[in-house]
Amino acid sequence: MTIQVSALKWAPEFARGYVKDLRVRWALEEAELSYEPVLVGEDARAGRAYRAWQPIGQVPAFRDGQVEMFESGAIVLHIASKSEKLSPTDPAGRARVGSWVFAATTSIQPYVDNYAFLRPLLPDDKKDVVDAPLSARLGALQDWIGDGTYLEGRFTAGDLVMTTVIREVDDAVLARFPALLSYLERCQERPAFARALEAQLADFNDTS
Ligand SMILES: N[C@@H](CCC(=O)N[C@@H](CS)C(=O)NCC(=O)O)C(=O)O
Repeated sequence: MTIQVSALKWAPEFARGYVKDLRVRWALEEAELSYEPVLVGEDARAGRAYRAWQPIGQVPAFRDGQVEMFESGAIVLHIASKSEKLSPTDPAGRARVGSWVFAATTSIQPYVDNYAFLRPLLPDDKKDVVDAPLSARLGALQDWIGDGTYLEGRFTAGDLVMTTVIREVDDAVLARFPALLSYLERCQERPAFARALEAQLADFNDTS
C-alpha cells in the first residue's frame, strides 16, 4: 500500500511549516519513498477511528503495508531502518542515530518549548529560569558539532529531527550560536527538506 501520513487540514499561520508531520515527510523524501497525506481536522482527530491510529489525537501518524504507528521520532526511526540515506546499517551506527533522535525530542525540545510557551508568562526577573537551560543545551550541542558538518560525520535521521527542533528556536537566541546556525542552514539546504516543507504548506486547506 502507499504509505500514509496524517497531517493537519488547517493550522494557524505561525505554526505552518513547523507541524511535526514535517519530520516524517522529510524522512520519506530523503528515503525516496512516496506517500499520501491524510489530512485531519479537529473533529476527525477527536473521533474513534483516528484515535485508533493516533491515541492522543495528534499528528503525525503513519502506516505502510506492515506497520501502523505514531510519534514522529519513532516514525522517522522506522523509515531510517529502511534507508541508508538516513542511517548507517551497522548496529553501532544505528544506535547513535537513535540516541540523537531521542536527544532532540527529549533533551532539547522541552527547553525550546519552555522558551516559546513559558517565557512570555514569566516576569523579567524570572526569565532566566528558561533562558539558562536552553542556552546550556544549545551550547552543548554547538560544542559537539564544533567544526563538523553533522552530528555523526554524515547526515542521518538524528540531524533531521534535531534540525526540526532547533529551527524553532528564537532567532535572537540562535544568533549567539554561530556553529549551530551554520548547521541548521546546511541541513535545511537539503532538497528533500525543501520538498517536505513545500508539501506541508501546500496541504493546508483554508476553506474548511
Ligand atoms: N510527540 C508528538 C507530538 C506531536 C504534536 O505535538 N503534534 C501537534 C502538531 S505539531 C498536534 O497534533 N497538535 C494538536 C493537539 O495536540 O491536539 C510527536 O512528535 O509526534
